[in-house]
Amino acid sequence: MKGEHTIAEIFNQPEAWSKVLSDLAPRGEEIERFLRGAGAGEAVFAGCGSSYYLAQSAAANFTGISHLPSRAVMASEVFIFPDAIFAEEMKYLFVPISRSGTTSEIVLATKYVREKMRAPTLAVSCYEDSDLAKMGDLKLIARGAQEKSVVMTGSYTSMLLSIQLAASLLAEDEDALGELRRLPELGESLIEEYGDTAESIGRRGGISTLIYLGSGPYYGLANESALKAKEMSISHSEAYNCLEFRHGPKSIVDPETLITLFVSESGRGYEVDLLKEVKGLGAVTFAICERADDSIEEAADYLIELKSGLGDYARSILYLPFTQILGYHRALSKGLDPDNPRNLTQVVKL
Ligand code: F1P
Repeated sequence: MKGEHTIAEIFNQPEAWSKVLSDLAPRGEEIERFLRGAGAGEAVFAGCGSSYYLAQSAAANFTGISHLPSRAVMASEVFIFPDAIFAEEMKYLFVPISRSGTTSEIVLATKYVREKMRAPTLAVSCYEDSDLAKMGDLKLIARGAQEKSVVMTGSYTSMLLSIQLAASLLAEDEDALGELRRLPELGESLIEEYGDTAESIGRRGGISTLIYLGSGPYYGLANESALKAKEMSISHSEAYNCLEFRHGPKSIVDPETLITLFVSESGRGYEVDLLKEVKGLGAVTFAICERADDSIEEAADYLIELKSGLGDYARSILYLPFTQILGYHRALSKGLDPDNPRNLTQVVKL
């Protein structure tokens, strides 16, 4: 069956999230002590491809939850343009992210940071014995999210969850930790309830461009969703911060454009106005939101309402399974095999 590994890993995400929560539960004090002891003025998250987009989500979540200034960079920039990233006088916490833990750029970046800057390193991966993990002063390993597939799905959300947990520990925020503990059960029931909706959108004909819009913690998810559509279904896909879409990219909207909006609570008024506007331009619209109202229902051709009861940060990984399922079924509808995406390998070696 085409894509059997990918779809199994998409549906296995809630279980992988449970493993992250149970693995990290006894390590709370160790993680908090390490993060506090780093005494960093800024956390720099780094990755490649999906893991770079994960770094974007992670940085927004880390600042939003722990209030430590954070930034996402592409791993290759660290060793090619270090001066453009690091300032002499600043004390950094470096957080390299890599599903495999062996991608050349992330290993080179981490070696650079450890040798040239001696910055404390929190390594995030799915493999305990990987080159990257071995370089971490502390490591977060999402062992339940190891994947056979080339494209990353559950590894993205599971590693992001581990970083959200670390941020909540640094903030000593019991409410935030309590929110994260609800995710596996919520994920299970939401995928059950709305998986078919995502599938039907993926299988819809007459779509040639896929646009994903997200702000704050949702911007990295929008980029990752566009990459999934590109990798699995070989589609023209792009991602933008919500309101940035009006500043030029909006020109590409036509009736063959599918626009997916990650609705946040923080920006929902602006975001739903934008959705109404692009629907007026002829786009097919898909909204994933915490709670619907008349304006969202009017603007969205397709709607997923999470009703999680969680805040904008804790809730964010609940959106991703649906754009993964969408990309997966779009690939199948084009006769492609998501387990074997064209031109790609599971790990990039320079
Ligand atoms: C990241 C990555 C993915 C890409 C493909 C190849 O690898 O480049 O972003 O989609 O799966 O691997 P890693 O450093 O996270 O292992």
